[in-house]
Formats: sequence, structure tokens, C-alpha cells
Amino acid sequence: MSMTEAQTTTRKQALGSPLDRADGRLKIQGLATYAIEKSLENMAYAVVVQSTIPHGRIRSMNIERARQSPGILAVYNHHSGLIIHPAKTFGQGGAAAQAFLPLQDDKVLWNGQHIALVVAETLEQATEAAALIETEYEQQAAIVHPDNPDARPETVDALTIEWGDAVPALAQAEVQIGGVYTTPREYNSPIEPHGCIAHWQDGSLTLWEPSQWVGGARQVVSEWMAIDREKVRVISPYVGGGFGCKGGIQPHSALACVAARELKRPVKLALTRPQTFTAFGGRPRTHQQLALGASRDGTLQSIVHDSWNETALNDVHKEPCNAVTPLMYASPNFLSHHKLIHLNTVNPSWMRAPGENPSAFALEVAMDELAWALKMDPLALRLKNYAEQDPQAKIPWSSRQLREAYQQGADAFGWSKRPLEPRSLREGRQLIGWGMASGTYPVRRTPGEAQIVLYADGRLEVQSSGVDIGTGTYTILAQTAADVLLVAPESITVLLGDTLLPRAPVAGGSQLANLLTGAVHKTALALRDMLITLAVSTEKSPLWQQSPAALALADGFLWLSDKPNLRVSFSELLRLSGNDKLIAHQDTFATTASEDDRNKADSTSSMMVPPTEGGVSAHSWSAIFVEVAVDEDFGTVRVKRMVGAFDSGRIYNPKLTESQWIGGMVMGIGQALLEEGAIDDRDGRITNANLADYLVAVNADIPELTTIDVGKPDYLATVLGGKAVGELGIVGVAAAISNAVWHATGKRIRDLPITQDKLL
Ligand code: MCN
Ligand code: MOS
Repeated sequence: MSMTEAQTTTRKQALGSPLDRADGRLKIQGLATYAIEKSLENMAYAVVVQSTIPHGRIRSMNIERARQSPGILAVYNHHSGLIIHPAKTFGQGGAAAQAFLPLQDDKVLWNGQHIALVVAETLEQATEAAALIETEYEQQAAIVHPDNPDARPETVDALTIEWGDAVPALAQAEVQIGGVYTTPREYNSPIEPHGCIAHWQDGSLTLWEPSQWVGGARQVVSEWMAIDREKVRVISPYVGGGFGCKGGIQPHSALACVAARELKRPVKLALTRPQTFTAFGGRPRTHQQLALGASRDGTLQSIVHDSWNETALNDVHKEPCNAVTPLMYASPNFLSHHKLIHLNTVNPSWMRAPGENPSAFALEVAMDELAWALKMDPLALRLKNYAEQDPQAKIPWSSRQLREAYQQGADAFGWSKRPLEPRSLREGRQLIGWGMASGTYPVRRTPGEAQIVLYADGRLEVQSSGVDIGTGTYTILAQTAADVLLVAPESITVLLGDTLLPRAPVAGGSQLANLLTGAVHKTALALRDMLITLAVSTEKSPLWQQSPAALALADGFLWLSDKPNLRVSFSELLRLSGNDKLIAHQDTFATTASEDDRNKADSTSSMMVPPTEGGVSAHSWSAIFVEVAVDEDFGTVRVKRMVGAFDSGRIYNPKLTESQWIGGMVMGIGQALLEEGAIDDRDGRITNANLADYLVAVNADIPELTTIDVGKPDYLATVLGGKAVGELGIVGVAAAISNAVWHATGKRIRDLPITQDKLL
């Protein structure tokens, strides 16, 4: 491109364009190397063995036959003396998903707990030997089901939310509705199961690990192995889905690390699909008692909410079911408690919108029930109780385009034609129902760093340890830098997912896009300034001693604005100034942040800024509209169409964002109709621990899904105006489907999933 052309071309802004995924081609060509696809010389293969009882101790384990099996390098159990040190969990302000340390004692706390590790020359040999291990147990009574009288709910004081005088206000309300709403154990089920490769060299450890958070994983591994974090490198350039379960590194990775140290060989350990159901937990079972009180005209008077989630016997995962209830509607009185029930289960963990997801399920079904009790349109009831400010924090929203979401979603769906009465639409033997729900997800923020390198050949490289888990981080960071440096985004390389790169927080809590675009934007501005300074201060540069303000820059050149022919390319400028590269490094920390703060942001959640920081309350919002068809004879439910209208603030890449929202809606359909861990109450065994029996939504379950973007840039929420995307799409979907099923059949299903048996 000639200089004059570069100048006159009105450049399309990269941020906001529906660019294809930068990693898309690599992925479809099989060139994106996932963690365990790495091949190292002299690699050994490990297989974990899991317990077959839910509670007790190991009386004896016969490992002799396994040991003598061909190709076996080692068989480890609790007698082997493999030392794994405790690591801080999420709940303790650390980054480990579980406190559990495998093979440290003879205790068995859940069915499917790791109890032995077999390492061999090949995977087949390890698998065969693992089957030869014989274990005898001493069983103890297990608490498998929350209904067990020995299961005692424990109140989490920090999760009590209260204002006004909710209990009397509920009793005095003209109209009251309420019920119990439950969600079962659900499993993240990413296509790529967990697995890792641990490789020690001279006291330093490299771990290839599919991770949403390499900084957190490095921290936990350094605690497990009792070595400096600088000695640990975690690499995770591609992740085949996580949906939360790769947010915290899981205990099997500790086994790979210790075994590799013992054997002085790289060890690859992959969990089998069934093992992914008990090596880490999905979303816990939740139970919510929710009551709404309102006046005859539909004005909410009180919300009373009591909930619990199951968690492990000696471990804590909180699924705050009151994440949405205090936020969505203006109610003058509110009371909510959340409790934990400890069971013999693997510790549950994050799964897309932990907290917001079940919370919105109960609240949004209850609102539908209230609307029917008042003979009001469900959307009108929501508008009647629209929260003009954050009802809990009592501060303004940073932005809330929820009215627009209701309006545009309803218009696109044709909601105004919905008859109020259930069972009033049908197509032959199919009962048709229309339902809707609202959704929300907070804008979480953690500071981070970024680096951009300009190489001698003019190549630009954006670097961050933040991860792209299939979301689009690679793409949007190139777009961000492209807009500042005025080059094509496709010409920028982005390096991610490696602890050698600048520190970044977890790709969790739907925060990473906003954080990293903010950091990269700042870094690109810094690089731009460095280039301009270099151009005017390098004696051999054609722009020497020009005023910096008179310079323009685009397409890898700098020139004098009113004399475009006086120009120099980036690479020429580096050569003339004797630099082999130029590195800009910036961050989004407060200027007072210490090195310790920076490490904490990279490896704990303690630096996360709550959505109410800064005097405004920042959240994404949505309205979901669904049509279902329920077969009158068989009770089968099909979602026929769904419209989601979303406010995620400014959208950096509409194509990827649509894909995220749709992904959430798809997962919501699975949650509403299919997903349920079937736990055998006798022995705590998960009877459907595979993808043939644990059903997730597949293409044939998914109808036409429409998304509408109703957001506007929100610079109070984040630097570049975006809000949360990744988890928003699932919130409210199951409620909208349940409400549609009620509208079709007159049956109110408060227990997920909505299966045939519940409808017949
Ligand atoms: N985006 C955008 N504009 C914004 C915000 C986001 O264009 N204002 C787009 C970008 O393409 C960005 C993506 O949305 O890459 C997600 O951004 P964000 O909401 O910040 O979410 P994170 O990058 O933090 O990703 C984590 C989030 C979570 S917490 C879960 S759970 C989840 C989700 O992403 N897991 C996923 N989406 C997933 N998608 C895939 N394919 N796989 C998973 O495991
Ligand atoms: Mo998402 S469940 O916060 O990784």
C-alpha cells in the first residue's frame, strides 16, 4: 500500500468487527496442539485407580500382580510415601479446586476417589496393570444423599442477605407464592477430558495442562511440590472446553508431578471419561425454598429465600443460590440464607455461572408463578418490578439495558400474541407453550499485565499468560492492538497460556475479555509512544527531530502527517536505532501495587474487584424467550425456538460473542431437559458417568436460536466498555423452558431436568 493510500483509507475499526477466530484454522486442521498431544522423549504413562466405596478406609491393597505386569515402572498407593503438600483452595483465597491430596492416607471419602497410580512404558500396559490391583476396604456409613438425617445443613454467614422485614411482609402480602426448586448434580463434560504431562528438569517442573488459569495452576503446583513458583511453568495454549472445571487444577495433576519426580521421566496422565465424573466435581445439587409476596397490582413486597448446596465431607464449594434473587427486582423486603450440606462426594466446583445459574432458575420460575397467580403477563410483571438501581447495594447500575432486552426480545419472538392461559396453544398432539425469563451475570475485574513485542522484521506479538478456552481471547487481543497500532489484526501474533508470559487472572467469572483488552490497549498505546519517540530521537531516522505531535502511524510505517513521503517503516526504524526488538509492557494495576499484589492477582482471587466497586453496580443482563412443544402422549419436550436478547455492554467481536451466547443457550437446554448425574444412593456411585448416559444437548436437540445485542458501551464497568459474556447465555434459560412447559401443559416443574416422567 502506498503512503497516500494508507492515509486516505478509512480504516475499519477492528474491535467490534465479526472477525473469524484466529485459532480456528489451526484447530480444524489439527495443528493446535492440546496439552496431552505433546510428545516427549522417554515419556511414561500413568493411569489412576479410583475407590469403589463411598466412605471408609483401605484395609489392604494387593499391588503385586500389577507390579509384575509387563512394562510397569511403578505402582503407587498410600504406602508409597509420595509427599504432596497442601495447597490453598478457592475458599481459602487460593487457587486449588479441592483440598484433597491423593495417596496421602488410607481414608476414602467418596466413591471414585484416587487411591492408586500405575505408571508404565505404555498407556495400554498401565491400563491393564491398573485392573489387576485388588483393594479391600473397611466401610463406614456414608452420607450420599442430602436427605440423609445425618446430613446437617450449615449456614454460610457471609451469604446471608437481608433488608427490610421480609418474613412479616411476606405474611401480610396480598398474594403469596412459593415452592421448592431443585437442580441436580451436573457435570461440565468438556470434549477434552482432563490430562497433563509433567516434566522435571534440574529441579524445575514444566506442566502441560489444559487450564483456564495457568497462574493459579502454577501457584497450586508450587504449593503441592513445595518448590518456588519460579520453578514451575504451566503451558496451556489451547483448551478443549472447561466451562469452569479447568478453572482450578485438580488433584490428579499432583500425582503426575510427584510420579515424574520419582521416576525422573516425563509422565503423561489422562483421566478416562468416567474418571472425569469423580476426579473433580461439577455443579452441586442445589435446593431452594423461595417465596414471593406481592400486592394485587403485582408490586413485589417481599422475597424470602432459603437455599443449600451439597459439598464434600471435608471440603467446601459454595454455589450461592442467592446470587440473582437480591438483584433482579425491586423488593422493599428481602431475606436470604444459604447453607452447605457435607456429603461423601468429590468436592463440586465451578460450572458455567456457579450461583447465578440455579439462583435465576428458582427466581424466574417463581416470577412466572406469581404472574399466573395475579393473572398478569409474565413480562408485564417483570417490568412492574423493574429495579431502577441495585436493590441490594442501593447504588445505580453502571448500565442496565434490560428493558431494551425485554422489548427487543419480545418483539422478535412475537410475545404480545401469547395467550395468558396455559394449554391454549397446540399443534395436533403437540402442546405448545411460550415462556420467558431474565438473566444476569456480574462484571468481575482483576488487574493484569500485557506485553507487546515488535520484532526486527516488523512483526507484532501480543503476549499474556491469560488463556483462550475456545472463547476468542486470541482474536480480540489482536483486534485491540490493531486499533491502536493501525495494522490489520490478522498480521498480529498473539501468544497466550504460558506462565512465562505476563501475569493474568483466570479465564473464569467471565472477566478475561474485559481485563486483557484493557491491558493490551494500554500496552499498545505505550508501544505507539515508544515508536514515535524513537523515530524523532534516532539520528539516522528520516523523522529525526520532528515534533512527535506531527507524526502519523499506520500499516507498519511512521510518517510526517503533512509530508507523507517522509516516512520510515517500523523494522527500518529498529535497524536504524540499533534495536533488535522493542518491548512495551503495561498493566492495569494501581500505581501503588506491589510485586506481591501482582503475584496475588495472577494466582488467587483476592484481587478481584466486586461488581459494586466504584459506586456503581456493573452486571450484564438478558431476556430469554422460548417456545416448546410437549408431546401430549409421551411427555417429550422439544425446544422449538429461542430468542435471547443480551446486554453485555460493548461487544469486542460480535461473531464470537454470538457464539458464546448461543453456547450458553445450548448448555441451558441441556440443563433444562437432559443433564442429571444419577447417583446411586446405596454406594454413591455415579451410574451414568459417561457421555452415552449423562446426556448433554446435541445438534438434534437444538432449534433455531436467535441472539440480539442490546448493549451499549459501559465505560463505568470496564475501560473499553465491555461487560461479561461467557456465562451470561446460560442464566435463565432453564427457567424460561420450565415456564414454557408450564404454559404448554399447565404442569409446573420446579425440579430439573424436565423429563418425561415429571410430565406424565
Ligand atoms: N467478548 C466480546 N466482548 C465483550 C466480552 C466478551 O466480544 N465485551 C467475547 C470474546 O470473544 C471473549 C468471549 O466473549 O473471548 C468471552 O469473554 P468473557 O465473558 O470475558 O469470558 P472469559 O474469557 O473469562 O471466559 C470464561 C467464560 C467462562 S467463566 C466459562 S464457564 C465458559 C465461557 O467463558 N467456558 C467456556 N465460555 C466458554 N466457551 C468455550 N468455548 N469453552 C468453555 O469452556
Ligand atoms: Mo466459569 S464457571 O467462571 O469458569
